[in-house]
Amino acid sequence: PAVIRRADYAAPAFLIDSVSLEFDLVPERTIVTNTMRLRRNPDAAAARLELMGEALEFVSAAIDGKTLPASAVRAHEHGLTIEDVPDAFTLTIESACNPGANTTLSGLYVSSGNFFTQCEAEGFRRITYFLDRPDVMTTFTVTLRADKTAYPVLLSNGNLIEQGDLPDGRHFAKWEDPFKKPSYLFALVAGKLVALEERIRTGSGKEKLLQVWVEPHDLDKTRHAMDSLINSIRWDEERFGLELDLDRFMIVAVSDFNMGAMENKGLNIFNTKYVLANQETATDTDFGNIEAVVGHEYFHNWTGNRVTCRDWFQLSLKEGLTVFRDQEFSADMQGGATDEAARAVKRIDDVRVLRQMQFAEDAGPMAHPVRPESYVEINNFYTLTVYEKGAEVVRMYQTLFGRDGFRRGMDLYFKRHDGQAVTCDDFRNAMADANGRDLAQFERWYSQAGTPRVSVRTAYDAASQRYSVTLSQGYGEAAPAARETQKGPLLIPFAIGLIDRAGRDIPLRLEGEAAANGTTRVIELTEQEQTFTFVDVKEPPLPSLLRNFSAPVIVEYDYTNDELAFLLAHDSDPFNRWEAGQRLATRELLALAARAQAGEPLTFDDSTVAAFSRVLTDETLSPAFRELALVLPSEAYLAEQMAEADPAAVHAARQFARKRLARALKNEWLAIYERHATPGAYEPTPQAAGHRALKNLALAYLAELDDPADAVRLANAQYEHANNMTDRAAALAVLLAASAAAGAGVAQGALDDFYRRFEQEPLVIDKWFALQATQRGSAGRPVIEIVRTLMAHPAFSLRNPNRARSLIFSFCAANPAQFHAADGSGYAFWAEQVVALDALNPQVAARLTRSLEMWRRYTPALRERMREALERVATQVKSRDVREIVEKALA
Ligand code: B3K
Ligand code: ZN
Repeated sequence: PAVIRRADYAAPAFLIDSVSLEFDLVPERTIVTNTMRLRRNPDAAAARLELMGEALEFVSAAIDGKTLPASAVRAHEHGLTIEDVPDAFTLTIESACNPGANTTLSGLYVSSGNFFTQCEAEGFRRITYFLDRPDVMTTFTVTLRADKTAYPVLLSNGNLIEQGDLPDGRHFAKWEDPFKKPSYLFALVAGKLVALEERIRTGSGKEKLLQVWVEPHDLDKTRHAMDSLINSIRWDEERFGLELDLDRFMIVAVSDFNMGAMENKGLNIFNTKYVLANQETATDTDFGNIEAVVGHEYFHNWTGNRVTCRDWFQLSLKEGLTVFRDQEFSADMQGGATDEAARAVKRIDDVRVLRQMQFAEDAGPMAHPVRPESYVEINNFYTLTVYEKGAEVVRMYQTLFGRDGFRRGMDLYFKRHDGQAVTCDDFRNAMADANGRDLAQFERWYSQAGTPRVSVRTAYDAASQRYSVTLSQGYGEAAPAARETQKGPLLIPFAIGLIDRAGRDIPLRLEGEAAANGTTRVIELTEQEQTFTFVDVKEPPLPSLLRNFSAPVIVEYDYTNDELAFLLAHDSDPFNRWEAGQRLATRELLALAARAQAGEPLTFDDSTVAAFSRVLTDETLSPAFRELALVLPSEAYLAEQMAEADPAAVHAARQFARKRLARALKNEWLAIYERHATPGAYEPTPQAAGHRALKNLALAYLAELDDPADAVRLANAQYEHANNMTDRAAALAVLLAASAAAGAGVAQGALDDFYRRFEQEPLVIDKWFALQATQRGSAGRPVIEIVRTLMAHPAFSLRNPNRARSLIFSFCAANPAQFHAADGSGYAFWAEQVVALDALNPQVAARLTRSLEMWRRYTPALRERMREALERVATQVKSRDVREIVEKALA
């Protein structure tokens, strides 16, 4: 397959000064008339004009009004070639496409009878012939024509400048986007939709129209998205001085969508999952995700749209930065700018995802730097590395320069680059120049793949009251794909605190400083190894390392169990308090897994139970924090820590520990369940959500008891009386878990009721499928059988990505113990589904393919079966998307 390399970047041969698009929207055959003002780029050696095009039917082309003869223009698989064009000219192209048959959900397609587009990264070329690359920015005028009854609403980017009726029951709308943009930010929507509307005034006093467009029956689920949008607009003004630049900002929800949402200029298109919510249908997690995604897409208006990427290798320029911005937004919404304990809840969630998923990606065959060097299919590089690690890289600037310094860097970035398509280097240079720092070494965060390891040695000298901390960095045994990129030490901002015997922070004075200054210091590790010495340290301290996870690294330090329990009880840094508990649990669980593998009896240390018990009952801690602290590390994370991953052993170990904690703390769980019940009206606040989370965790632990009768009774009552989806879904999950011990009948009534109650709510039916796909299963009935039965359910469809994800991905990626069954039945199922999806929707197929990419990390028997499945898939799949993943995995 053709490999695209960053090193081969060349400026475009032509530029487009303006484009006008006319659409005659018909599902089976939409005609697009595209008129462009083109001119040769003085910076580039221009030969003939090559326009990108895919799955298009070429009709005609004219230059300056004169139709080109067939000999002058060649339509081919990748686009259109026109020889001998003038230096500046108007090109008009007519082409046709078939949105009704477009199952890829890239380009123009039909969903529930309405038209939608998705252009990032390279979908615009499936709509019309174009210079479909992000460094070609132009102004768009768009005219939409369609049947008025079937498509009463016609939307595109920017401002509505004209609309009216046409003969034969048709009508039109004309939109103009005043801002130059690349083609990937184009969008149109046409259909039967209704909107929730608000008018607000932005900081400068201008009035703006905000709309959330949905199908009519979903209008009662739009309030939260609208509130999230208003909060996002306010937040970007306050934190970054960035104002909404259009008179109108629209969000449209669509139920067939490949990912979460898309930041098209002024016309964001969203997966319904990230728009629709009310207390009956959406969980607290859904509410939080909607706020985050609405924020994310809105923040792209400046970081992505006003300043965009020069080429797709720079994707993290907009994605890493915008994820960082949405993380900060959510943290501020949780706890304001200063409540560190509340902010930590969001930080813990984000770090959990990073460590569980991005660290794994960085250790496997798809490992790549935040700014990749090459790709086969760009859609495969919308990864956790580009997004989540990219966000950590951006966060490190703020950790180094503080909020004010970071803001100075942002201001300079916009001053220099507004309206341009730029690179990650441009962002780094703005941060460096605004803060008077040389950040040349920091470039390695963009060019080196793999997760850095920082190992820590400490020494205390009582006589001189000096405490030295030696940090050394390296990559350990990195995957080959990462190893090739690694050139030298990174600049690692390493936040550290020292704790005395009473659990208090020690004021910190580094050698050479006149006085102590603060209790958390960010020391900068720039060499392979460096020693930092603290003076005036009156007693041997306990170090609190990498506070608030100040860099995306693995810290190696040999704490004793007692020290971890002490940190869990006392660290003033809430993130590290949680971290200490996780380290303690991870250590115990890995030891248990090793015993399970060896067939030895399992035991669990009393002092570890006691440490967790203290956190659980510590009323000074928020319920949300206690819930996070009491959730054991996931099976996926634990398997990743083993030399050879053994999902069955990990599952046995984790279940043993859960049962042990359930038994030992039974009375505490029962008491917590009572105390944190939230009777009365439902409140969607973070505080109320924390109570629900802790209460439902208690219920889940109670379901682990050998006799889960209490849990079953409480869960049934909770299911029946719930006035919100968080509690109802949690109760159903507990009944499913209890059925492992108490028999499938325990959950059946609730399961059936849930389906009947929410039959008309696709997003809730997704939950119904997902809960069943991720259940534990009992010896009598492996979950794969349940999943195969559900595939035949009338409500199941492979064509709807949300539905495919709810059943197939949930099983293949979120139920490791069942998916990795020793008989290879999970892998056979995976192979079938990858092949089936490949023919319909390559982007979704490629995501599913990735659940087997780590095959080399597993025990020999599993490894062999996974290789067989991968090889089977390799011979059958056609798309470039899936081939790239399979070939890299097998290489
Ligand atoms: N920029 C889009 C992602 C496009 C994915 C294309 N395969 C959503 C986002 O990150 O905001
Ligand atoms: Zn994004």
